[in-house]
This record gives sequence, C-alpha cells and structure tokens, in this order.
Amino acid sequence: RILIIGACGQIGTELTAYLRSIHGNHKVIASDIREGDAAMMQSGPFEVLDAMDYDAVEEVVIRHEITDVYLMAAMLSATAEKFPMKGWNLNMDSLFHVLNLAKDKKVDKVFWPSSIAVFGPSTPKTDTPQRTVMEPTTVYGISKQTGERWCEYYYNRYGVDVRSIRYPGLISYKTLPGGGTTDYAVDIYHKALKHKKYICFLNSETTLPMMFMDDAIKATVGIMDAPKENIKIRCSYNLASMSFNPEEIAESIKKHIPEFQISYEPDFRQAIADSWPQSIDDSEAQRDWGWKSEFTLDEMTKTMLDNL
Ligand code: VAH
Repeated sequence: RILIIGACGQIGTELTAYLRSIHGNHKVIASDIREGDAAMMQSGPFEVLDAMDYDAVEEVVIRHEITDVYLMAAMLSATAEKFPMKGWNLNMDSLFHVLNLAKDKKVDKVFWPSSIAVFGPSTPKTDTPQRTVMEPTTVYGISKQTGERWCEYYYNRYGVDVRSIRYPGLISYKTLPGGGTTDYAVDIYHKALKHKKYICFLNSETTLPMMFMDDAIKATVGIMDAPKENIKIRCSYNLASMSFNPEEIAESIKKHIPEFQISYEPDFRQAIADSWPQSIDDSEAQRDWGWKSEFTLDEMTKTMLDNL
C-alpha cells in the first residue's frame, strides 16, 4: 500500500487523486496534519498524522502495511523565511523519520521532493546543470539541499530506495498553493478571472522555471515506477518544463481575457526569486527514466482558465 504524507498540500492533493485512480482508493492512504476537504475525506482512507512524530508515522506505516511513502509535507520558501527553525525542523525531521523507516525495512520505497530552491545566486542561471555550485540562501533551499545529501547517504550506506525530483514552480487549479515564491503564477489566474487584474509580488522580468501540475504528477509517478537500476542519481533529479516571467504569463492570459491588466509591487519574495535559476537542464531525467514535459505556457493557460 501507498502512504502520502502531506496529502492536502498543493502536490499531495493531486498526487493522492491520481494514485487512487491508478491503484484503487483503498490502496492509497492519505495523511496530513489536519483533515482534508470532503472530496479528500470521502475518496479513501485518511489519517490525521504529524510528520514530525516518528511513533505516529511508524504506527500508520505498520497498521496499513505501507510499502511506498510519498513524503510531500514541507514548509515552502516564503513561509520558511518567516519561521526558519520551524521550517528546518519540519522539513528535516519528517525526512529522517521516513528514511529511518526505510533503513529498518519497514517501507520499501520513498519519494521525497526537492526543488530548484537548492540552487543559489552563484549557480549558473540558464540551463542549470544537474551537478553545479549550490549555495542556497533560503531556509527552504538549505533544507532541500541537506535533504538531498541525506537521501544519497541513506541510499549508499543502507541501500534505501529513495527517489527525488527538484521541482520547478508548480501551477495547478485544484488547490491553492501555500507559502511559495512561485505562487504568483497560480494567483494570477484566479485574479484574472475574478478581477481582470493582478498586482504581482515579483517584477515583470523575473524568469523562473515552471511546470503545470499534470506534468509534475507524471514525473513523480514516472520516477517511482522506473526500474531501480535506472535511477542513477540518488540525491535529486533536475526536472524542467518551461520558463517564463510575469509579463509572459500575463500576455498568455490576455489571449483569453484581452482586458486583463497586470501591475508590479515586488515584496520580500523578489530576493528569493532572484536567487534561483531561470532555466534548468534536465537531460539526466530524460535519459535515465524517460522524462518528457508535455505542457506549454499557452496550453497551461487554456487549461487553467477553463477549469477555474
Ligand atoms: C516555492 N513552489 O516557491 C515552491 C517551490 C521552486 C519553488 O519550491 O517555495
């Protein structure tokens, strides 16, 4: 059986629905720090679970005979700058608990999300390579860089089958994201439909690597379904789809809502965005487990506006 920790989050919500559609509702146990919405609670087994409580995680893993764990709980970049120690402790304790359960053979396989936030101002900004200088300047980025080191250590030292992806900014219509810097790219669609205008907290030229959620879910399941011997990178794989800035996404929206207006009022999240790369080289993911992005910006815009 599969356990999703952080099932009510931006990725967790869609990952839970997708895995339940593939494996059947009762093979996928959803969990989060508090109960989810009606759709989540009615679609299969749910456990209220604190990812920082080892005994509680172990009890759920044993009682439900879990084999695969997707650890999607984390505090994202903007929020972690407000609560550094809470962010560090949540992101790291939850990872150690799941890695140790795998080390003790209580689970067989682990997925853990990393992020382009592991890169910092000294990282090459375009076509950022899989292996490069990584001096992250955010709590979130530091926790993801450290987590990658520990994933690789647990694989090399204890044979733990942990797999990871450095997600770009993710955009979806099924859930509101929480506390990210790339979240402007979700908010903009909601505001475009409601108010036909959006005040963006990043400036117009801030180009960031982005991905539509359907592509992210495909990549997550793709790396977990790949044969073990194909996974050559055990820290975390670069993953790419598209790169755009607020002006470009606004232009894409204007093709559907011509009167849409965007204005710019950068806040503390501008410095976070400026520390990240603009585009990512994901050739290893393409080579090792057949990754291929499907969605373009205009296709994503059409899907977002049709579904919101
Ligand atoms: C954030 N959406 O903004 C997340 C992600 C690369 C960005 O890590 O913090």
